[in-house]
Amino acid sequence: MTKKSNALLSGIKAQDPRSIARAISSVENNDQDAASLLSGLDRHLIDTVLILGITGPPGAGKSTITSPIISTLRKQKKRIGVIAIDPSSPISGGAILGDRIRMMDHALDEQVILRSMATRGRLGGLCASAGAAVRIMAASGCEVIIIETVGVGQSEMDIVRLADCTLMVLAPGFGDDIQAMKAGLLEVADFLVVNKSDIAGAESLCMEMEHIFVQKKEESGIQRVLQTVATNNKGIAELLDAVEHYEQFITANGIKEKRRAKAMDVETLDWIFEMLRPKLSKVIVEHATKDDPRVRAQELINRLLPIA
Ligand SMILES: Nc1nc2c(ncn2[C@@H]2O[C@H](COP(=O)(O)OP(=O)(O)OP(=O)(O)O)[C@@H](O)[C@H]2O)c(=O)[nH]1
Ligand SMILES: [Mg+2]
Repeated sequence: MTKKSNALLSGIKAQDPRSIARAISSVENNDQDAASLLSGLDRHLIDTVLILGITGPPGAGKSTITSPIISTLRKQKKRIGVIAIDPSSPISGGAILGDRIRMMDHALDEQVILRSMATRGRLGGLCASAGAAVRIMAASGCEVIIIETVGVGQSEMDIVRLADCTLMVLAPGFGDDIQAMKAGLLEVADFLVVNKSDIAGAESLCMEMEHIFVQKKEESGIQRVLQTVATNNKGIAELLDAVEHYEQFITANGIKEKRRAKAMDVETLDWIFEMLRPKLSKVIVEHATKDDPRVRAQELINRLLPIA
């Protein structure tokens, strides 16, 4: 156990926002304290946490809806963590979206931990960082942890595999985006949230989505296509009510446990890539050949992983 990780662990337990932020930075950079920090985390709280994914096409209202969702959960006295995956900000900053959220209603609330993570300029490692951040937030007593990510691109889609329950936020006027995501919708979404239902086209989008989701509704008996107006709080209480029932359903059926196990596999794989990359770069140089790169890669894998 390093001295720094020890101090951070006490800070996390004491819900000190600076310690939480520094701990997440430590795992994001995978620095020398990351391993002892993560292995020293109190893990008993994570089982009862709800990890809620919020995804959907750009502009559908994900960030807007996150705010009333937080407010409603805060009224239930829950401590909340938010991880906003930000595809647009540069790796050093990563704060554009975070600032946008912070400027909203929850900036001064110590029971809301906000963190943004940039995707641009990084080679993988996003699942690893986000998964570790979830455990840090849980160890600091967060009861609901929201992961907001734009629903396009593989790395963004992988992220929602960390969630217990995923809301796909859609809105009228996103026809092309929705067509492109149709297969993904069924795979990753537990709820389809037709946001902006104050504008034309919401009803027909809802009907279309209900048609796609007919089977999912039958599984649990819970309404899975819901309408909201994120800008004026409409439909948020009903949405969270449905999510709560759904969480009870997936917990009782062992689905949540299975999803967690899968999420651990996804995250472990991401850590393996993260940790192997620098080592492999060295190995490649040391085992230089004039083979075709595809052949050379296979040869190196056979040598390094004879079991595979
Ligand atoms: N009319 C209406 N506008 C909304 C509603 N929800 C969000 N908006 C507006 O839609 C725009 C986009 O909302 P965001 O919350 O930034 O969307 P986002 O999905 O987070 O977008 P990205 O972060 O870019 O992926 C903003 O101008 C919001 O004010 C709604 O229910 N009704
Ligand atoms: Mg957003």
